[in-house]
Amino acid sequence: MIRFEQTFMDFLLQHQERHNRTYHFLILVDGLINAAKHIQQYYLTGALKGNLGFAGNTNVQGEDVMRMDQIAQEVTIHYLKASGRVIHAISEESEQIIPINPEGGRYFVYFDPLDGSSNVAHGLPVGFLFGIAKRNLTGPEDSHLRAGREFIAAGMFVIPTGTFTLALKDAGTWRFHIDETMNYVKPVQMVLPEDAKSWELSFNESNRYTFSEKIQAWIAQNERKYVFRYLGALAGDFHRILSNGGMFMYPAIVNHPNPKKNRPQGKLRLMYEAAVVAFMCKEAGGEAIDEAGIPILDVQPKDHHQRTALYVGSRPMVEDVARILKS
Ligand code: AFP
Repeated sequence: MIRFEQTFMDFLLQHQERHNRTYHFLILVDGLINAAKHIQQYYLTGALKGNLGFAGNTNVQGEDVMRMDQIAQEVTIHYLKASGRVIHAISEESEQIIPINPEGGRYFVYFDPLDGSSNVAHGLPVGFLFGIAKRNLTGPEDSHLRAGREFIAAGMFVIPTGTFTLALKDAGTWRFHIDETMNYVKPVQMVLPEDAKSWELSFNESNRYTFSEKIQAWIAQNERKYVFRYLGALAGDFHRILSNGGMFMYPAIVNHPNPKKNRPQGKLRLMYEAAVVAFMCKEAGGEAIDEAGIPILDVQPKDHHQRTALYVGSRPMVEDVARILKS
């Protein structure tokens, strides 16, 4: 007997109808799913087709652009345009704000279509992260610089594993898996486990002695309590935290032996990395803060490529770190 699961589209349609919502959001998310599936296919054949190397130029962050970054960006912009629902988009791959449909669009989209570039050459998991905010339909024209608190949804695809996680404002965080027909199916609500037995700690251990003294001391006190895991692609690392609990962190770099390499402002991007996972984490019962111990969702971006430190995961663990950071 074949077992048929509920499809993502059926799940979302029911959600929209239950809340008397329009179908515009559904059309946008359908576009994002098409983009992710398309990118996934390029990624799967990337090694064969020579698409897992560098493209020969640098991006807004001064990093070498990979061929897959370009493909993922082009594919995503295509589907955002085709949806007709997006005002502006902000992408890791573009210095400027990308106008999509300034007159007719309803949503702002913040995305990183291929996050975790150190995994690309190996064909290992990368992420497609996105956050969505809605145009102020009644008041004066509003800004695209929205804090995570104002997102209406945020999600991530872990490519090429075929998993998709979507958080809907005040309606939980849901995980889906791709089936034989390339449809995302079987909604499972993700709630961070309370039992600390399964909790994991995820950070780049090679940066450990560059963190603040407070964070180094916290690690020394706590590291033996948890299993340690690090993939180097936020979507994959956060995927594990959502399932097992614990905390992912990318603290500020303030004690680098080469002071030029310090990153007191953090490494991760606020709008399309940190706020995205913070939103998903909150809807799953967790918390996320920056280096000042402030909830990531409350941080008002001043720049669309703003960076931040990030501590995200099970609430008791993140609150413990917040206490230390604020002491
Ligand atoms: P890249 O896409 O530039 O590799 O960055 C990935 C990322 O923003 C995030 O996905 C990872 O969690 C983190 O950076 C990994 O950074 P390190 O390589 O410094 O550990």
